[in-house]
Amino acid sequence: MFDKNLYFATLNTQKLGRNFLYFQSIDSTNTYAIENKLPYGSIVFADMQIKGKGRSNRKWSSISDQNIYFSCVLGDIKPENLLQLNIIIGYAVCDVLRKYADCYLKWPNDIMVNNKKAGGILIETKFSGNHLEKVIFGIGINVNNTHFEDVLKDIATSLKIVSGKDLSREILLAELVNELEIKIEQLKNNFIDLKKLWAFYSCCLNKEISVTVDNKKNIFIEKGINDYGGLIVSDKSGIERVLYSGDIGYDFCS
Ligand code: BT5
Repeated sequence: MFDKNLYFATLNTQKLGRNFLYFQSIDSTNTYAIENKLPYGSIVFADMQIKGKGRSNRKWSSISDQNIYFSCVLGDIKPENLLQLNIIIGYAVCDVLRKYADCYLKWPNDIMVNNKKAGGILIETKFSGNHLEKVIFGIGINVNNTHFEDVLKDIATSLKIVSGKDLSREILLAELVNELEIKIEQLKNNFIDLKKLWAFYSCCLNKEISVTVDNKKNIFIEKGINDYGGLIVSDKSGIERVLYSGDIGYDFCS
């Protein structure tokens, strides 16, 4: 059972996470946050997701009572800043998880520990006509589980697996929300140099990466990100290009 009092005792935000909706079980916290009218900064948290989502209708595997699954409602992000938002959320998550494990990012949304996936970020939007009405982001983090379903066994990890310790989900969640509020404000006020910071967070910088675009695999060298959060890569002949598509994922870096 999630202890809301412990969560609020650790929370020191102005707005983010103050309106806190808790569910023992839910389809997906992202789906709830996008479909319901909730004030800015609301957090929807669940002990278990029945239909946890990744990008492009992929599944986010959930285990009861051991991990973190939450979504946060934002309202005032410009569409052209969504990829930057994704990156800054990754920076915030990494900063907090580094208290417990050696955490890095794999562009655009994977939270990596020991080269395995320990968490993921999913941003979703709701438009009315051309107007971006609502932005929400969801974060899933494997905290205390030590077993995964077969398909994830070799590619996923948890904080408990790497640290050997059970962590308080309540304290960790509040620490995440605290850091997210700081970084999102910095992004809005242009106080953060996303591009420069990438070197501090990427697990694949200057390494060979395999990127799938439109079902075709390409081998590139990761060079960094640009100011908009796009991934700069170079091919074998040194020609650089920038990848933006939300449906690009690395298969590996070596
Ligand atoms: C993501 O998608 O990594 C975004 C995950 C976001 C999950 C949060 S939980 C709270 C909120 N509510 C939701 O419904 N979703 C958000 P993507 O990059 O598409 O990665 C999906 C892939 O990660 C899957 O195809 C699996 O290979 C792998 N995967 C699934 N569950 C995993 C897990 N628990 N740990 C590590 N890898 C996992």
